[in-house]
Amino acid sequence: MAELIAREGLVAVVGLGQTGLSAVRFLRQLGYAVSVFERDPNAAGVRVLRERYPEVQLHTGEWDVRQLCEASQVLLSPGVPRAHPFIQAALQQGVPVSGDVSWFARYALRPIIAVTGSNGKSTVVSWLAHVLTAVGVEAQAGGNIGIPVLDLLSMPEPGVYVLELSSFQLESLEGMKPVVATVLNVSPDHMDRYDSVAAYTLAKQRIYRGAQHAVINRADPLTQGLLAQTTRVQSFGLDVPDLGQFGLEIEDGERYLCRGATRLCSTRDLALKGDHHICNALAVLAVVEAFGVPSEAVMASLKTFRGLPHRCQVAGSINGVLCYNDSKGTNVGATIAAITGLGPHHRCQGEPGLVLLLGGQGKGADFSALIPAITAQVRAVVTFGESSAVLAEVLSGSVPVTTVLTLDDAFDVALGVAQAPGAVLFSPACASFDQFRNFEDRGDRFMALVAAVSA
Ligand code: UMA
Ligand code: ADP
Repeated sequence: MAELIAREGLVAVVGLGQTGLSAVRFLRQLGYAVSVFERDPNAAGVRVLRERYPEVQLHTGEWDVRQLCEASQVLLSPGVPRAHPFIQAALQQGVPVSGDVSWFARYALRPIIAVTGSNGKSTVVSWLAHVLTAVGVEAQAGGNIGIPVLDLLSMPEPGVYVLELSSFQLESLEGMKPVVATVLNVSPDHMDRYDSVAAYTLAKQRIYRGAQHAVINRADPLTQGLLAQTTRVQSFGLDVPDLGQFGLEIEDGERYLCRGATRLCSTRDLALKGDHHICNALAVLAVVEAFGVPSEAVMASLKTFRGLPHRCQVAGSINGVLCYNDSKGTNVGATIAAITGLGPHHRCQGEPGLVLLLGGQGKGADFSALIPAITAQVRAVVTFGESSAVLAEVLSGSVPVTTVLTLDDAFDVALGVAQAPGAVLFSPACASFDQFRNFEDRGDRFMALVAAVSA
């Protein structure tokens, strides 16, 4: 890549997490001069930067706008809002600000499938990679799923990139021309960053810019947005589909995944259970077809996909009580999907049987949206962490609630309340950063708690 471009001024990388580090690596390889702005002098990336890129100027603590504006462009990490006064000042000075995905799109030589949505992104991205690879199209997943997109450019070139994109990444995206783009669903999340659900939705809908095919969710108008006339539209949903669209047909109580009037398989044949996963499966089929692979070719591998850890994962069984780790349930919509998907399988003599563990960083969410699902399927709630009191206040009129400090305490309380064939569902509806490194760390803790008791 070094010959592709000579030095084109200075690029300021803002935020030195995974994205920032991958950006420094990428830009230095291309021969750019780089400066880095990171608020935390002890961030993990700082040590790596000092060791590997001593020539890169690092600014920590309070940032100085004049130093930022010495750069000819800014590469912004997704966790730093564009509304940050420092970034706004740069924009006002005419310094262009873009994200890592814009740079990726400029240099990627293979087609891109782009996936966003409030929930189901990682599942659909991994499911797509699974089915495409099975038909011989080598698919490389990346993006918000945990592999910074710029790192993909130093890996062997795949047949197709399958990118998970968050609203944060989409805010700063220009110039991507995906072969297929999809917004899976929209429900409120990150309300501490956006002024309104409308602003969050508009960020998500940016994924369709320049797309050849858009895959939309028929049941969710927010997934549709303004599409260019040249964009071909494919849809999925749990209703009976029109010709060429993906949906469900019911006969004698059995539900079938369909493309138009053609039945593809029974929902029972899918390894993943729950209506949200049926929706995800239909989205996968629609995307794969829009990419040019007929659905019939991927049916065998579609059925065998077993899902990802920390998403409604069975953690173990204690005296007949199943314990589910849904640590990736980091917003209200995801937790509703987990409750409504699992609740019907764990009723105790017709009564709600789930004991639900909720808590963490609330991100400004409206937790009252949980009440209908909780009333229908949950027998008790235990709240912990930063949002413990807020959750208890909102929910205590609807269900018995116990408030504790930590996940460990919450699990102890839950075990005392749960009864077979009921279940303990850890689907916190909150981010993990108040007490854990990330959702994996939190999920691993829950798995360890279950293992310690079931051993
Ligand atoms: N920072 C500042 N100033 C600020 C804010 C942050 O200096 O105002 C610094 C922090 O101190 C930290 C760095 O910026 O050192 C963190 O950057 P970042 O938050 O952009 O995080 P990365 O490590 O680059 O990880 C990001 C995504 N994180 C976020 O969008 C918050 C990861 O998604 C993603 O996997 C990774 O890029 C690779 O693409 C995680 C996530 O939580 C899983 N995503 C959110 C979600 O899924 O809900 C959107
Ligand atoms: P994301 O990457 O968007 O966070 P994941 O695939 O990691 O999504 O799933 C996170 C959680 O969201 C899951 O544990 C599940 O409870 C829920 N979920 C998955 N798919 C859907 C869907 N299509 N609709 C609603 N909730 C979903």
